[in-house]
Amino acid sequence: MNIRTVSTSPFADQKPGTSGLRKSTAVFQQPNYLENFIQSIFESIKDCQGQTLVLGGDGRYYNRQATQIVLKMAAANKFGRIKVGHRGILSTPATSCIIRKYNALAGIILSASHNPGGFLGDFGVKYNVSNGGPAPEKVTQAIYAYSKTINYYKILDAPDIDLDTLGESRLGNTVVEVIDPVYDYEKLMETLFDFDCIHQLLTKSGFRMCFDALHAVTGPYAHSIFEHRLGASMGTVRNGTPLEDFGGGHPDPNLVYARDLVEILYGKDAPDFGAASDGDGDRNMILGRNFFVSPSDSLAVLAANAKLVYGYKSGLAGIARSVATSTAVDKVAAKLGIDCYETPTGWKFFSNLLDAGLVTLCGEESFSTGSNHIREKDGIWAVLFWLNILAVRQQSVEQIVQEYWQLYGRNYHLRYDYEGVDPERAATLMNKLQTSMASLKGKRFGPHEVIYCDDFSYTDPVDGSVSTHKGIRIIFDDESRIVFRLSGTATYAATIRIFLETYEPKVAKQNQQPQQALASLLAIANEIAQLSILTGMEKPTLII
Ligand code: VG1
Ligand code: CO
Repeated sequence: MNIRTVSTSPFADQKPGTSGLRKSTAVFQQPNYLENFIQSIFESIKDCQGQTLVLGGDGRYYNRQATQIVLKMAAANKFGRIKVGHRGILSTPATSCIIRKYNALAGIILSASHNPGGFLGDFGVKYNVSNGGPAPEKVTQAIYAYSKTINYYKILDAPDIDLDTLGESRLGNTVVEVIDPVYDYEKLMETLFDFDCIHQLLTKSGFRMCFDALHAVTGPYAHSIFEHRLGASMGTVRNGTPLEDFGGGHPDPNLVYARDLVEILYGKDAPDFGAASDGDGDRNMILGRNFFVSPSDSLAVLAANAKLVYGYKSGLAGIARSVATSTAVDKVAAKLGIDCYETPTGWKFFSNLLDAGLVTLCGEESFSTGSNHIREKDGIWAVLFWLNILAVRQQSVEQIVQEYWQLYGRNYHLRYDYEGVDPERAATLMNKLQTSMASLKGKRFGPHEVIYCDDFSYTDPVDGSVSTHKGIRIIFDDESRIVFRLSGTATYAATIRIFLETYEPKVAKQNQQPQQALASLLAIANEIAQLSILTGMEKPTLII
């Protein structure tokens, strides 16, 4: 078979964001667009000869066609073996698991994650390195630099691979193995959780759960693990068939986009436990009957209960959370006598901490939790962790969280998004915040006084690399915090994210609505950043 070297010219916008390169599907379908980026990835690897590549996607529109292109390019770039998910399906956490298990050099996940899909939606490429984690900043910078000067890519002239049939075939000298996307991942989960105990909970105790895969990648994983392996009744998994347009939904598991699940958990005869995951399976939302667990609280509860779970019974080495995540878990870490690291947004910043054995659990406010079992956040894993805790403690989700608040206090936390902001206006807002920082320290806003304020910069404790401009942090004397940052996953205009947090140690005040508890901080954020004037928007587009 013939390797073709195709001449091409650069696109100026192939800079990976918080997690991979995301663009509208139409941008990705331009001639050479995907090919340029994939070749830039392979150039960053330099020597792919004989190595293993793991390849899959979340099933969104263009997944299958893009899979064929990447297969032929990987063969032309001399990979020895490609493990590709059946029907082009692999979740992000499963990809991380498979990279690690089979010592692959790299993984490519065709997904724009929590962004909507379809012809009018988004497409994306995530690139993971040999530890199974997202490419670190120095690698994404190298890919971007190459993409700006690229003048050719390599592709094999060959017929398409049959992705619907498991087993091995060849593309030139490269072995292509179509694999079951669930098998290795499920095996790994069995080593971490007490499946017998969860099986008992799901079959013998009257306990009912509901999992919404939102027609995205976790459907096959959830059917196999919850229903077939753990005995949950058929129908436990909703929307379990991956669809190219995610059934018209927005595959982001939060109270707004996973509305149907929320209605079930807050409705008549609600089940005991509800959960959902996102497009590529790395996020999770946890609900109890009539009860929502905020992602930051979820991380803290997992940490506080980790010793009840088989894979974590000997305790945690440390914990890491992103700067935008509430400081709830810091209190758990302090009580456990372990370190808690604050990192920039994006899972790639956890990789070194995990590799060095400094942390066991990590989390982000964006419905993201994970551990050292892989190098990605992991939606199904988080659900299993909760189920294991519920099975051991034999209490409701709400009881567990209420007890946790009583012990540690409650950190109310919300994110306000202003989406679709003109990028210049967004830049002006962030610049103005930068300049106003100097005058903020010591300033009093009603009951809150600013004690600290900075533009968050992170020095990786393992390799010393420095990442700057990762969010404006304003910290008050009563442990309240406001963080402002620009999203790195938006595919049009700019998204400004504002994170509000306040701490409530008094049990009697721990059951307020978060928006009510955070109202005074919102007013302060408005005053400091002149949000409506500078965005030109009366109110945020999303509050979660
Ligand atoms: C968002 C989240 C961040 C998450 C990232 C990737 O990034 O805030 O916590 O790691 O998405 O998630 P940003 O830059 O838009 O705030 V996923 O599930 O889309 O890979
Ligand atoms: Co995701």
